[in-house]
Amino acid sequence: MALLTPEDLENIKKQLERADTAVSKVTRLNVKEVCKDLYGTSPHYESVGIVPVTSGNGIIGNFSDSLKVITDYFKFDSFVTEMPDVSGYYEAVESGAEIILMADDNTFLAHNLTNGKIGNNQPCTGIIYADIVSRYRNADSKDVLVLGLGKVGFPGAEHLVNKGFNVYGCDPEKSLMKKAIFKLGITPFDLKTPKKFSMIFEATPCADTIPENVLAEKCLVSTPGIPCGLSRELQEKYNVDLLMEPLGIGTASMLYSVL
Ligand code: NAI
Ligand code: 2YC
Ligand code: MG
Repeated sequence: MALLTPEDLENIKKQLERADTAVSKVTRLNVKEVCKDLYGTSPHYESVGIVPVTSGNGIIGNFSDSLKVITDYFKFDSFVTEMPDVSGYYEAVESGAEIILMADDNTFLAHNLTNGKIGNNQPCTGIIYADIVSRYRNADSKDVLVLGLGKVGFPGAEHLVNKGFNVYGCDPEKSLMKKAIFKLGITPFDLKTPKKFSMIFEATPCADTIPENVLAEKCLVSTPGIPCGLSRELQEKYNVDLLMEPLGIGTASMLYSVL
């Protein structure tokens, strides 16, 4: 499980504002509008209890505070509990939280106590980054390249297939490739193939996964992957539109999905 570091989350408000501006530039919608269109919901200052969790690798510096910044940005009424874990959960409910937000090393959830809906950050992140890439205003076809078919990538690829896009996928994990071919009907793609894409969705924990030969003249790389799969050199050389942000956009998707 690739865990965030406190450095990933530094100045999260600035990172989120920049990413939101980038989304508006490449899709004509901001993140709130994309979420509303995806889930048909809008927040009305619902109370969100953010509960730090000490299990496994323990509390990540900046994580809870970043969630406070993110929930404020998306117009929720949120608070971080004083206590962690079970005591923190109890404190959140006692303090009137409608939605619980908490993460251990494997699962980051949003649970709406008023309607019972529960959201998982991994599929919700894949779905929103895939949805954003599919709205690219300079797309030259319906072809989308997906790199990484794991807990984030596979739900994103599924969303693109359901929206009627031609998904070309690659993942070194053979079992995941097979699953994506047989369950989603995606086309397996060899990165050495001389085919260019204007839409690329990358959900891997590796740097430099996107080679030069797949970049179309106008291209959007939409990637939750940490570190970034597109090198700075290629981004600048081809003036690639890049959307990446470490936590906020995926969290917004998860919260809107449980309203
Ligand atoms: P995962 O381990 O379930 O899936 C990653 C997949 O990428 C694996 O199947 C692996 O075989 C594949 N992969 C590795 N190198 C590759 C390459 N060169 N080309 C194609 N595929 C390759 O991980 P998960 O949970 O899907 O997370 C993916 C990334 O997204 C991680 O870096 C994680 O930290 C990040 N993440 C970011 C969030 C955000 O809001 N920005 C939220 C959740 C996760
Ligand atoms: O501070 C805390 O409460 C920690 N228990 C939080 C652990 C989060 C671990 N998960 C991650 O770092 C990644 C993020 C990209 C979002 C989903 N998983
Ligand atoms: Mg994000």
